Formats: sequence, structure tokens, C-alpha cells
Amino acid sequence: MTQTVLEIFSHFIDQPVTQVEICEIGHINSTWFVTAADGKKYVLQKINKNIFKQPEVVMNNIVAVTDFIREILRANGGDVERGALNALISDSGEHYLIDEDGEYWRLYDFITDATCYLSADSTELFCKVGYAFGHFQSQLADFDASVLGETIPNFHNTAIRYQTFLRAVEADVCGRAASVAEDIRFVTERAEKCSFIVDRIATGELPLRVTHNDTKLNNIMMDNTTGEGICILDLDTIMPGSVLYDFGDSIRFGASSAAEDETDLDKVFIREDMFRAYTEGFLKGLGGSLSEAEIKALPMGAYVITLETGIRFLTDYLEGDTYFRIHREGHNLDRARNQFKLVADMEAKMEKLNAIVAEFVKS
Ligand code: GN1
Ligand code: MG
Repeated sequence: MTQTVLEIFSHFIDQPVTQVEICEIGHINSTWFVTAADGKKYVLQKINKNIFKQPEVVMNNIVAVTDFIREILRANGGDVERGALNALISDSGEHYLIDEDGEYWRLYDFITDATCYLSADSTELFCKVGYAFGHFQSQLADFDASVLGETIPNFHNTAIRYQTFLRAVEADVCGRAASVAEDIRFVTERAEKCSFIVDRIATGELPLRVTHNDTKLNNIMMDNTTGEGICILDLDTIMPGSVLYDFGDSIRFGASSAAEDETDLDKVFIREDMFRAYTEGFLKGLGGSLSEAEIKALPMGAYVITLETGIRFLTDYLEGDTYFRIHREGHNLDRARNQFKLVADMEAKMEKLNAIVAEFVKS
């Protein structure tokens, strides 16, 4: 693989390579850190074409959004170098390179002097993560959403995710459905919850904004000096959506007491202190731009996105693990059960979560 990495890299940068490291984080694309002889570090990625059927659309979105944010940074005296991802142009003249197998590759400048966290070790940190994701979204408030292509249709349409899940149960291509009957029941008992967000978007109660849609803690770089979020990563799924998607995905990952694939479910629960910290930071970052209906729906947003993620993991388990990269047998089932434990815990704590959010609604 290193040979391929070197070959691809040479189409972007005319420098010998001194180091190649594989990055194991992320369930979709393949990632390497590459250091050139002049000491500069880069992030090379092979886009997963099985999932992103139109990589050009992905890259157009990313370039449009990052150029837009760089303009804001330039105008406000922000960190233009590190404040937005910088996709480099290959010798093909595009922000990607297509190899002889038709695979799409991209190269970003590495964000220096910053850390990518896999778990939020303090409420202070998680509050800053919330601020950064909220601020990112508020920066995009004036971005023309019509230039964005849909990289994965119906990505956070939980009702459609539920229908896809039912079809996977029905088809049962791997003969796994019987062994996970209880997990399947957990989902079907919550069928009507899957429409919570889509119904409110349809009635206009929840507006469409430009959302990131994959706001995991490890999709942000935190500045080593200031401790603040410096750069938002993984812009593959930037599309119009509800603010609940971004809030929800951050909570299910970062406000969980354990890793996304922890199998000891006694260790898996929602941390109310983390939930509060993120809410505070996120709303501050959004600078008062959310409606009361949006703020009040935040806990249900976290709930629905956690349920949706569990449904997606279980669907992939039933379909033979073709979507999310797995590192062990049954990994997607472990992830699904972990998310369902969080869902059950949020059900038990919903009143408390609503009360936390209510503190932030201006009376
Ligand atoms: C995937 O690419 P990564 O690992 O940041 C997935 C997200 C899921 C997440 C679960 C394009 O994110 O939607 O929430 O795994 N991305 C895509 O950890 O499906
Ligand atoms: Mg991703």
C-alpha cells in the first residue's frame, strides 16, 4: 500500500516522502499521514466510492465550503492557514486524483499544533467542541446552500433509514436476523420515533440549514495552545439539514460515558454534565440564531440520531458489514447495542435533558 500512497502523493506534491503512517480513525474512507522531505505533513485520503457514489460532488462541496470559511477568516483576521481544511490540487488540475482503478484520492494540509480527541475528557473541552460546531454552523448561515450537491441522499432521514432496516431484516441475506431478534424488536418498538425530525422539517417547525451531519468529536481539531476548536474535519456530508442532526451526532458520541463500541453496556450511559456542557457551547457558538422550537427539540434530536445510528449499525450487521469498516467479528452488532443502550438511557433521562435545555431558552 505504501507504494501506492507514494505514487498518488507524487501527483499532488513534488517532494520525496520521509514518512507514511496509516490512520485507523474513521469508518468510511482510508487515511494516511504523509510527511515530505521539507518537513511538511499532509493527510492523504482514498474516498470510499461504495458510499460516496459521486466523489466530484463531495469535493465540490468541500472546496466551496472551505473557501467560504477562509474568506470569513481572512476578513476577520482569523487563522486562514489552519481554520479550514485546504484541499490541494493534483497534476490533473482538480482537487482530487483518479487512479487507474477509478479510485478517487485527495490531499489536505495537515492541521498543525492541534489535537484530535477520541473521547471528551472534560466538560470544559466538550463545551469548546460544542462552541466550535455551533460557530461553524453559524458561519455557514449565509452560505448559498443551492451550490451543495447531495453526497448521500436522505442521509439523516431516519424514517427512510427505518424502512431500509426493515428491508434488511426481511431479506436477511446473512441469516443473522434470528440471532438478533431482541435488537430488532428494540427498533420496531420505536418505529414512530423515527419520524420526529423529518415530520417537523416537513411542517416547517424545524428549518433547513447548512449542516455538517457527522459531528463526532474526532471530526474536529482542538488547538494545542488555546484549547479551542481550530478546524472542522470530515466535510463529506455537508448538506442542508436540521440543526438537530449536528447536535445529536455530537451528543451520542461525545456525551456517552464510553466508546462507541464498548461492549460492557453497564459502562454505557449519557453523561448529563457533558450534555449540559455541549448544549452551552453549541448555543453560544450559534450566537442566538436558533428558534425556541429548535432549542426545545435538541434532546429529541440527540435521541433520534442515536437511534438512527444504532439502526444503521444493525442494518449493516444484517447486510454483512458492507458499509462501516469493522475491526472484529460482530463489531457492527456491538456498536448497535451500544447505541441502543444510550437510547434507553436517554428515554429514562428525557425529563432531565429537557430541563437542562430549558435553562437555555430565553424567557
Ligand atoms: C461514519 O466517517 P466517520 O467515521 O466520521 C458515518 C457517520 C456515522 C459514524 C458512526 C458517511 O463516520 O454517519 O455517524 O461513522 N459516516 C458516513 O461512528 O456514513
Ligand atoms: Mg465521516
